[in-house]
Amino acid sequence: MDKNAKIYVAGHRGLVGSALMRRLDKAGYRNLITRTHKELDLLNQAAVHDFMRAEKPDYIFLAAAKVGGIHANNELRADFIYMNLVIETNVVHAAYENNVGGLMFLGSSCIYPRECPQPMKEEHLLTGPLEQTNEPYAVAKIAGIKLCESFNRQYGTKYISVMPTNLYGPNDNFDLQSSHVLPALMRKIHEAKLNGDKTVPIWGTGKPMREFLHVDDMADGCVFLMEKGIGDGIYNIGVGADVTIREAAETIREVVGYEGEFEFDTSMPDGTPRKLLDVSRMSELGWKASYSLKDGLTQTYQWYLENL
Ligand code: GFB
Repeated sequence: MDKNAKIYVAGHRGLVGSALMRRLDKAGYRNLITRTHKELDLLNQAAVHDFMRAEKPDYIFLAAAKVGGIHANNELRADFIYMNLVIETNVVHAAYENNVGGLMFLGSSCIYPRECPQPMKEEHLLTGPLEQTNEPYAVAKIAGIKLCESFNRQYGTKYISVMPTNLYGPNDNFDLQSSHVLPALMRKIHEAKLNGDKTVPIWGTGKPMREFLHVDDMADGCVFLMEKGIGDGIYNIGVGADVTIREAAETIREVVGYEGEFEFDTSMPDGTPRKLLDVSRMSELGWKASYSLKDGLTQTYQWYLENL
């Protein structure tokens, strides 16, 4: 990507989008274009086509999506499938109609089957039933992968799909109903410390395993791939190691400096038992994540204290 290339970051205020803005700025890309939700509703097909025709970006990072944790996915099933399908179809089709040189579609590790062999490889896609709690979201993201793959095959476009593992970091969503586990636990443990609460509620059994990637590592991996000019295929982006939810909570307890205990609320779902990504495609290209979970959580908690 030329440093003066016009790069549209869709979803620039979100967890991944804002990390991409930081990473692209640091790499000296000066011609970044963004639109807030108010300025451009990505659910409005005509508005997306008008925008794309007017701006004609050279590259697009499609980081805009309807996202959330296990509870939000399980409750807002129609919103998750509808909004993500419409956003991706609008942006990918408008990109094609306006000869956009390269597009990166952001998916999720939840696209793989619930009982997928671990670690999960890109070729395991569509080889088994999905986890029920986030099936609508996963189907929408799988459709996005197939959109990019199909436009590449029929029209010769260069659209690449990346599948991040569970992400966390600055600008995350800390709302206790709609967030993912790490920001939720960070907030709950922080508030328990301030209030002097003896225990913190954790959803599920604490036994599921999750792989956690700091969002700055994610953004670095995305820019790394786009700079290599890779314009097709699926790439898992992760750290290649996982922990139990209990271990993640214990790490956050250490980072926050909380002395209390955890109580497990098994009325809440565990979700997928494990979803460790096989990251060999990225490591073969020479990329690996840099943050350890402890360091990543420490950096995120610092941001949390300074901003929330
Ligand atoms: O991060 P999370 O919401 O999403 O939940 P998934 C991970 C695990 O943490 C589940 C447990 O077993 C939760 O039960 N957990 C414990 C909590 N306490 C909490 C809490 O206070 N809040 C939350 N949110 N979880 C998502 C998918 O699955 O992964 C999305 O639903 C997306 O579509 C995302 O793919 C990356 O990892 O289970």
